[in-house]
Amino acid sequence: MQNRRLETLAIALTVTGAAAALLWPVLEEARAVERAAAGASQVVTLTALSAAGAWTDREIRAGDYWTGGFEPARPVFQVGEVALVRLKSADVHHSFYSPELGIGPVDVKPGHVAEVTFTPREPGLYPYYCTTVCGDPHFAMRGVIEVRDGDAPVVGSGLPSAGRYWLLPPPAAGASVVEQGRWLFYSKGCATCHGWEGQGGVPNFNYTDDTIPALRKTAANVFLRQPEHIEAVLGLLRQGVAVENFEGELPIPRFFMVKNQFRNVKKLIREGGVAGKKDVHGPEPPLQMPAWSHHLSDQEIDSLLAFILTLSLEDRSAG
Ligand code: HEC
Ligand SMILES: [Cu+2]
Repeated sequence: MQNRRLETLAIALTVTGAAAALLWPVLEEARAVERAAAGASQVVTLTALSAAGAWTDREIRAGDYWTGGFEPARPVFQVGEVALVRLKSADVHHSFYSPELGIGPVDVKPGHVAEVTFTPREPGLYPYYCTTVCGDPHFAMRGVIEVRDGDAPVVGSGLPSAGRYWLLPPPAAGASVVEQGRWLFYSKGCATCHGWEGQGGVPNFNYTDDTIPALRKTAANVFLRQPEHIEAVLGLLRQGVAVENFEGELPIPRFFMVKNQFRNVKKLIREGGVAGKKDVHGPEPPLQMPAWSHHLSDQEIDSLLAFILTLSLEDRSAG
């Protein structure tokens, strides 16, 4: 009898405990928002999701993580009012950076909330980024903060959309080196910075060149200016030959210079590059050429270069 009662009590306690444990984070979150909002008239919570490649302003519930279809948030703030952004991560370490608003990079770690306050001065669209490479969808972790003066919305997207580039299915087995390179160019996210046609032009705040370089000029940068010279080098790449180590002859004047430049451009892709600052006292440009050595094999880098060389061939045939 005594035992039975104790058992019931134990069950009752367990059930209440479980309910409290479930409810606690929800209540705690509501309180945290209230506390944080004390000095700010506008509050947004953004959660970083590595798998979806987005900062979302939606709350993530269990099970949503893979299926939620999260899109990058577009928070709206008013000019002249204190704004508070609360930053969370649903998975790994991210960094939040919006150089034009003077925010960050802020470390955003799972289990912690990072808070930033700022007062927007000018209406407009201000891009934000993740600056810690956090997985394949990393390069989609961009969006804009919209700053309004009054009710009128600011029109425009402010940033080219990255889409879900990492889901692009690979080419069929036996695809050409160029096809392989094309797939890598899109599925690894190169296009999110260098443009969907390799045309460059993606804005990069406080960068010496203002926008990311076009890869249509890469052929010329490795001293391949004639279509037949480009074709000759493509011929090597199609056979899986590393151009910079090729000892034979090609009908290309000063081929040794081409080989040198090829070595340099491969080194840049492997090790990454620093996007120089236009104003040395200004913020770091948000988009930097990443180091790919841990993500791409040498052979994959050669395929990418084969694809990149074909971009300048297309340019020529177009006019
Ligand atoms: C986050 C943005 C970003 C991504 C993603 C990116 N790049 Fe870059 N890339 C840059 C920037 C910025 C530069 C210029 C660096 C500099 O100024 O030296 C650059 C430079 C280059 C150059 C040299 C261009 C030239 O002719 O001078 C090549 C080639 C290149 N990237 C290839 C790639 C490839 C291939 C990928 C994908 C595997 C890739 N990039 C992904 C930002 C990016
Ligand atoms: Cu990230």
